[in-house]
Amino acid sequence: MSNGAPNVSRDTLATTLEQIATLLELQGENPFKTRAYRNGAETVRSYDGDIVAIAANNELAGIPGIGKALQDKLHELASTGKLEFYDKLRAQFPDTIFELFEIQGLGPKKIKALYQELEVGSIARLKEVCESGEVSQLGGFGKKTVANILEAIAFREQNASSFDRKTATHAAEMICDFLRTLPDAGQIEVAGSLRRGKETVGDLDFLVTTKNPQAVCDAFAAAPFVDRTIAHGSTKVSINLDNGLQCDLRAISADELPFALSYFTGSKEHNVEVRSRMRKRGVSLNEYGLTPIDEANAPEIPEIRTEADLYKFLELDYIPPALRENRGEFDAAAEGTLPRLIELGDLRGTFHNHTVASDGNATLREMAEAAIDLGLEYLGIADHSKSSFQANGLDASRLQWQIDEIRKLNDEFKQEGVNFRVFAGSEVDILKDGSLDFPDDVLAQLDYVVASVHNAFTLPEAQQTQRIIDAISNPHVTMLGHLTGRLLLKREPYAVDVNAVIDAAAETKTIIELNANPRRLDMDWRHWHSARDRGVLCSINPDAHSTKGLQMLRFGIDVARKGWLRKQDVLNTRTTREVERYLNL
Ligand code: DGT
Ligand code: CA
Ligand code: CA
Ligand code: ZN
Repeated sequence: MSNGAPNVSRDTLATTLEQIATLLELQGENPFKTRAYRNGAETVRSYDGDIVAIAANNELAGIPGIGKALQDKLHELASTGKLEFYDKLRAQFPDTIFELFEIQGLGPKKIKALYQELEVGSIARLKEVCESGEVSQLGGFGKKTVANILEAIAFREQNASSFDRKTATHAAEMICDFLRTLPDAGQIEVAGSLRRGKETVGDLDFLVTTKNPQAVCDAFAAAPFVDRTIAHGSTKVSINLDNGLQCDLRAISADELPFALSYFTGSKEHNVEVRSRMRKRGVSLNEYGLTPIDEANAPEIPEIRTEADLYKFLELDYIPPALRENRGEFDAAAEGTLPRLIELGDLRGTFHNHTVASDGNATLREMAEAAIDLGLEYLGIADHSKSSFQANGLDASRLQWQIDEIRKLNDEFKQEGVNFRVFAGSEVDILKDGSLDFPDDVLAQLDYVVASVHNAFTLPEAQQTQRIIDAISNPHVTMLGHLTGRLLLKREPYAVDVNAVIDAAAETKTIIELNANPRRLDMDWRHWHSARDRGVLCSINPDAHSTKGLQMLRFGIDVARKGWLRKQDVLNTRTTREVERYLNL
């Protein structure tokens, strides 16, 4: 990097554009302009090249999706570290204004009214005006809306100290990169809920083996990513990142690693059972080692070098972290029936992806090429259907056009000698009454169909369940998208009898999606073991709205493993030929 170059990251560029879009929306700027900033942000995020350097050198011209106005702003920001336009815009609003967008049910229009009429610029203030009833002076804030807002605030407060898997994973990778640069650091491990593949994470737990724990602790506490130090000892440090994520680090000796790794990986429930089984063998286990309970009657303790040695001592097969929840893994490990869990490399393709035809930001070809770059053999496109008008859903004629485009692209691949197939699908809305957004003759044109609920979230449970069961009973429906509609840390699942839906899926031979978007991870892992055993097939789908979105597949795999899924339980581990046969193509 050249002298005095500001330290601006790709994320800063993208986030700044997103925030500009949001603030312009609050000012009532026209939607084309705000969309240009949003699309620009997505382009910056997914651009395949050093976009920061390109922006700094003012060489953005020609990159699709970044017009002149954005080029200038990105150049200013990347080359100077500041953007006057943004600073001026920010100065007109409180810093807390962005919180309001995290509340389910509040869009720019409502937020604008709240801000202008009642000076609501933070969640704290929003709660005040909802509780006092002041908010009812504004149009569009009826009793039900206010109750929903208060519920959303309460939900957010409950989840205040949780982070989604993507945020946590990226932070952990950044920190591991840093730890690897420390001369005193030996082996570096991430433990805790992240290692277990949990869908959300409270804090990160790092273990570092070292001969010099104090040096490791001091270096960690002084790291550039530390926003606040919570505790700083000679073997243990806790810090906060600037997004509030807490990171605990323990510096240990190499001998302690298997014990510490086992202990700090958890879960608590799993550990309780491990320790109880250890006691039955006359030993006590803690994070540092194994010790005989009764010195006089000490059992023979083998050398423990790995976690597998600990399980072996208990006459158990090695239990992978994903399964350590005390939900049946001990019995399976004792019987030798633990599943061989699916891995990222098992995936050969994926379904449920969007393009610019609906609300995605990459073209059909761009999506296909990104999938090829990921090493996939096929890609299913499933843009929204017409009832999802807010997502620019396709009507029957645009769908027919897209099917033709896909056939053409497949021909082109064939001519180019590229062994890759795009499957033509649709993410067809399940309407309120359980019927589908396209008639059967339209659905019959498609290679496959994903059916999803995108509205009427508040139906009573029985009605919501029946609606979904009716939809998947249509023989054209290949799979059910994001079963519960939850948005982790933001929106509760709608009321639905998941078990009844699983039974219906088994009955109608409908695949259930495991949506890999880190905000969804839906159907929840807690249901997969049993769904699998009831004969339900899974499809791990990124629900990608950009080329980068395809990379979310890894989070789907983490959660699939947590759900005891094996390669054979997942459609998109199959070859193109096998998928074609499954889809009767
Ligand atoms: P999180 O951070 O809330 O997402 O979940 P974990 O599982 O990472 O929990 P955390 O960070 O509090 O502790 C890491 C692991 O350390 C946990 O999974 C099990 C172990 N552990 C911590 N405290 C206790 C405890 O009081 N009893 C037992 N048995 N294990 C504990
Ligand atoms: Ca943790
Ligand atoms: Ca912790
Ligand atoms: Zn959807």
